Amino acid sequence: MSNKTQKTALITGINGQDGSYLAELLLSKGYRVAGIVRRSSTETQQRIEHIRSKIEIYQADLLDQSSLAKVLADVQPDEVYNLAAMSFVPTSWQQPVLTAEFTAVGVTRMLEALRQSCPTAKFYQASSSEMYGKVLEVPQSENTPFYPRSPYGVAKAYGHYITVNYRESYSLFACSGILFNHESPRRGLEFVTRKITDAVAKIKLGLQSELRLGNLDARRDWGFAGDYVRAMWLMLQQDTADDFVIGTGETHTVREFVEIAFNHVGLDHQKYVVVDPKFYRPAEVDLLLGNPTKAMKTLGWKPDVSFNQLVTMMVDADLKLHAQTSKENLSKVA
Ligand code: G4F
Repeated sequence: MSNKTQKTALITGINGQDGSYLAELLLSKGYRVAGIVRRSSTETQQRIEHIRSKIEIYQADLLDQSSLAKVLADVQPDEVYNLAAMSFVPTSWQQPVLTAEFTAVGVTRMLEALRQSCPTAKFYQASSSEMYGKVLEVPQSENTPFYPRSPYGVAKAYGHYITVNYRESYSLFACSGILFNHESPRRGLEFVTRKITDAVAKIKLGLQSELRLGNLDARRDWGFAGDYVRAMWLMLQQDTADDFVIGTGETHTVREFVEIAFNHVGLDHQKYVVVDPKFYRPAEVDLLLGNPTKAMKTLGWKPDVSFNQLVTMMVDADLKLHAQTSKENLSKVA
């Protein structure tokens, strides 16, 4: 039960990387935290297991308007963070319509539900640097035009504009955070950073022999997810709703990520990395570099974790994870 001074936050996608870090942050600030998850026969809630007793979980679906309206009416949140989406870019070419349903129209469903059930709640939309795609300016700021290069990027651009439109049409407190790539030990294994650190750990422990990757020349502005959820929260603490770019202001190639990760465990990446055209995309985003000046000035936000720290943190976490798993497997055999 909430008391009068305690704020309530509702997070869609609470069992994702960002949702789990945001839930931890909000709990540490004394919030009542509720989260929306989709019903699934296989879904695990691994990332929120450690805080499961402290949060409320509701089943609803971005595809189902009435389920969202019901949860918003029941929870009566002060802040809503819409983090749920189909977020893996390659899948968006395989399932373009479903991607649009979740990642684009799903945002309208959330905004409509909020407008009807709790119009004074503050709303955060997870926009993405993928909207810049084939970039029209370097670095990318809030004023850089979008040129998305995937059905995912197109869907995120829709979600971004509908958030701006609901702010302007209905005076909702609706903000959009244009987040550049943000990673952590909780990142899904399909994304390139975690795929690399997972493989480096397994290769080091003798559990894997090679790492197959696609385009090593792609450049990304990679930061730490824990730093980025702080920016989400800060956006909703302002007096005026606005949109902000969140990035580090540094860009690195996939190759650099690979080199640092292998060097960290004393291995030569050239002996293990195989370039496989299977992982190339129909249209690539070659270069992303954020300009977070506005967020730094207005929100007082800055990233705390450097690129090197991020890579080594992820490698160390995967080494620990796989060393533990192999130990458990060995003890089962013995
Ligand atoms: O790690 P990625 O799959 O992330 P991507 O496509 O940049 O998208 C991520 O960041 C966005 C923010 O800009 C989010 F909106 C989105 O939801 C997601 O979190 O790929 C990064 C780069 C790409 O250029 C890709 O071509 O790595 C390159 N890459 C090279 N080999 C690979 C691989 N990517 C993956 N996933 N797997 C590879 O083997």
